[in-house]
Formats: sequence, structure tokens, C-alpha cells
Amino acid sequence: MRAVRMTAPGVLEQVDVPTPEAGPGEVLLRVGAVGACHSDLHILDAAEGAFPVPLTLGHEIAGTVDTVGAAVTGWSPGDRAAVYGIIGCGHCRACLRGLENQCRVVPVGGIGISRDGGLAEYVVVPASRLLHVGDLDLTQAAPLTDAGLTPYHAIELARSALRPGTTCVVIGIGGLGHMAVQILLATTAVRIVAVDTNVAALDLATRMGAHDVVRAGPDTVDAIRAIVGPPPDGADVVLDFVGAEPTLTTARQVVATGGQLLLVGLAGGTLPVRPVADEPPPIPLETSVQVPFWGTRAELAEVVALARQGELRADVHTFPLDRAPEAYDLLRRGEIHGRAIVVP
Ligand code: FEH
Ligand code: ZN
Ligand code: ZN
Repeated sequence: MRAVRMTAPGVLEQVDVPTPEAGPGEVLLRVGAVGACHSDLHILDAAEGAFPVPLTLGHEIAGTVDTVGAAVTGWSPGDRAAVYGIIGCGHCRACLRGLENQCRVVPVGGIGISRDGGLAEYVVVPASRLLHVGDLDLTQAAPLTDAGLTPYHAIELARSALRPGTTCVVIGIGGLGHMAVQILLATTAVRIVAVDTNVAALDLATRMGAHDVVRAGPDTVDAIRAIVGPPPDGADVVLDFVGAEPTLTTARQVVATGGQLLLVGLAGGTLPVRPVADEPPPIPLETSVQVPFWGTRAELAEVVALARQGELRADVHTFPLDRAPEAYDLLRRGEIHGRAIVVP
């Protein structure tokens, strides 16, 4: 079968490999759609030894069951499924509570991460990772598993602060941010302030229903403060889907005292919470900062339910498998708005 693999650190190429077979407890999935994620670029750029090589990338997958392995129940050939990408150890305290995104044994394990992923015609996954998606378009189902689940989980973490009439600033209206706006609209009554450098992304946010948009630039902080109020007031919740130093600097200057700042994107920024002499504290007092990671299987089921109710729809741009490297080049150059989806 055709697959797009990291064949050496930083090298992504299409190769021909044997079609894998489903073992006990596993399912062979014909890949219908797989998202191209910024994290794939981090995997490509990671130091030698950080991830297995060769590795078929793709951790945001939806497809159709081809064959099921021994002892698999609840799945039959032809079933359509989304794939929960994380595979924790299954026995630590976090995994036992269903929080495999906090596994205490496997730091970041899963499909397209520590074992072959979905950037291929077929992928083998444990049946426990599958969720039924019914007749949902697979190019819509795939992005739910990461671009949808990750913001959904972050919003769940801030749920108690997202009360009617509060404000939520969403920084970065890309693959995850545009889904966050829809999830906030579908599940809260907050005022949404969308922030991005790109006018097309802000137009998308407006079309989806964001209440205010701010084009990031020299006066970003003042423009946001004009909406959410000056310190010690500010946004009740800030979701940073970029996570680079400039956006973190903006986030900590517009979050209210006692607000919540969720650093979802990790574009290389670290979290300077240590006060520096003669500078204002980097994070307002009493503000809780979280660094959410992906989400849980239970939350993915809720994301799929939102999509099947028509409340969540990814802005999808499709590429055939042989143009997957081009999709990642565009992603790296910041030229993908919405989500790039590869259709093998
Ligand atoms: C995927 C693989 C490895 C690290 C982080 C990620 C995120 O894209 C999950 O949302
Ligand atoms: Zn991802
Ligand atoms: Zn575990």
C-alpha cells in the first residue's frame, strides 16, 4: 500500500509498504481522511531517537473498517469510524480514570506518534480506539479527533469560568481555533473575541459567529482591552492556540486577575511564570494557567455528537496522498487556514 512516512528525522516521503494485518483486538481501517497537524512538523523536526523511524505519520484519522482481528466485538467490515489517537499504558492512575492524555507511564504515545499512523491507504488500530461516526463525512470526522477534541478538552477545563456573559479570547483561528469558536458557540453563552494576524481567518471567525475580532498587530493588547476591560479586569478565559512568546505575552496582558489562561499551542514558547525584577508579574495574580493536552475518549464521543448534530464543522482543504508533503510545506509556511486533510 502507499504510505507517507518519516523515513529519517526530518525526511517525509511516499513509500510502498506491505498492507498491515489486524492482530487480536485490532482493526484494519481503510483510511478515508487524515488531518495534517502542526504537531507532525514537531515530530519531523524532533531530535533523533525522540520518535520511531520509519514512522507513518497521521494521528487525526477517520476511515472504514476493512477487517477485524480476533476477539474484536462491536465492529464489522464497512463500519465508519473516527480514531482516538492516544494510546496510554492502560494501567496507571490516569489511564484507569480514562485520562490517557495524562498517562504517567507513556509520555506521548499513540497512532502516528509511537506507531504507524493514518497517512496511508490502511492503518491498524486497537479496536478500543475507534468511535462510530455513522454517516458523517469522513473528511469531517477526521479533524474532530484532534482539531476538534483538543479545543473541546481545553474548553471543558475552563467550563466553570465560561459562564453566561463572561468573555473568552481565542488567540489563533487556525485548525484548532476555528473549531474552538464553534464549540464555544455551541456549548456556552460567552462573548467570543477572536484574535489572529490573518484577515481570512478573522473573516472565518466572524462568519462562524465570533462577537469581536482583533487583527493582531502593534496595538493588539489595547484593542483587546477595549473589549474585555483594562487590568485588573480582562478576559475571564484566554485560549492561546499558538503558544509562542508574542501570543503568550498578549494572553497574560489581557487575562483578568483570577481568570484562566490555557496554553494549548506550544509553538516553542515556554511559560515564564517566574516574576522578573522591576517588571510586572508575567501572569496576573490568582490567574490559573493550564497546559491542556489533546483530550479523553469520553470527550471525543461528545465532539462527534456535536458534529452529528450539525453544531461543529471543520473548514477542510483536501489533498491527495501524493501531495501530503506539499500540505505540510503549506502548513509550515502558515498558508493553511482551517484544516488540511489528506484523502488517500
Ligand atoms: C500530537 C502528537 C504528539 C504531540 C502532540 C500532538 C497534538 O497535536 C495533539 O493534539
Ligand atoms: Zn495534532
Ligand atoms: Zn497510563
